[in-house]
Amino acid sequence: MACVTKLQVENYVFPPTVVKPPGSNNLLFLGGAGSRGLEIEGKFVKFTVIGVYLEESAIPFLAAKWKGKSSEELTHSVEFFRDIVTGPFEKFTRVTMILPLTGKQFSEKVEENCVAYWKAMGTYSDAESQSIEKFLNVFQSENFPPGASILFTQSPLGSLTISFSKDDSVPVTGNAVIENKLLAEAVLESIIGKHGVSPAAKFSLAKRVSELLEKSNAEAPVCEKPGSEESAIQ
Ligand code: HCC
Repeated sequence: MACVTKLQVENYVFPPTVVKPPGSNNLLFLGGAGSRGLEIEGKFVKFTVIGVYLEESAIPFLAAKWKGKSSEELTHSVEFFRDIVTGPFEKFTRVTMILPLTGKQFSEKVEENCVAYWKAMGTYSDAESQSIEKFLNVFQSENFPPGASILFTQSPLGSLTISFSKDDSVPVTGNAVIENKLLAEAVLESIIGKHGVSPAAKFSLAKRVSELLEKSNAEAPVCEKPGSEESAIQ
């Protein structure tokens, strides 16, 4: 396993790895994390903190094209994030509430972003429209107080497993599975893609992944000291 540290964003800690998230049998490492806010009456209000985990095989896959690029170059590359979103490895995303949100508020924002992405790509068909209806249904009667999390597992074959957690724990099984590859991709794209809602998570991913790519295939990988910790850019 690549040597990775945990990240703290606001008051929330993202552990360096997650073992077997719902819908997966794998170990995933923390690619990056950051907050997501909205401009409200001239003030930037932070609503959620988001961590993105990647399956180990993401590193050799991404190395082919992106090894040697600086974190600055990766931060500004739409194609780099597209490769993370569409690459043939598992992704796991934890969205933790700073402020309370209803399932309806959250899922309608995600819907808006996913539909905009599909329309821009010219890939919005009946199957996607049905998948987003299912998505909205899963959230319909949920409420997320501060500290609660929404968890997404995206399989490379194209299923999206959705789970909910009231605290730091990761449940063993998901609340719902939606089989639609473009939906699984669009949810992650809406966070870290071209118009992603968390520039901070993008920055964090670019920085950490560029470092991991640099170390990949090195003879003696350099590990961080146990207990050492970075703080993500908010
Ligand atoms: C995603 C994943 C997470 C978010 C998103 C898209 C998110 C939403 C926060 O937008 C939010 C804030 C205020 C609202 C509604 C939602 O973190 O009124 O794919």
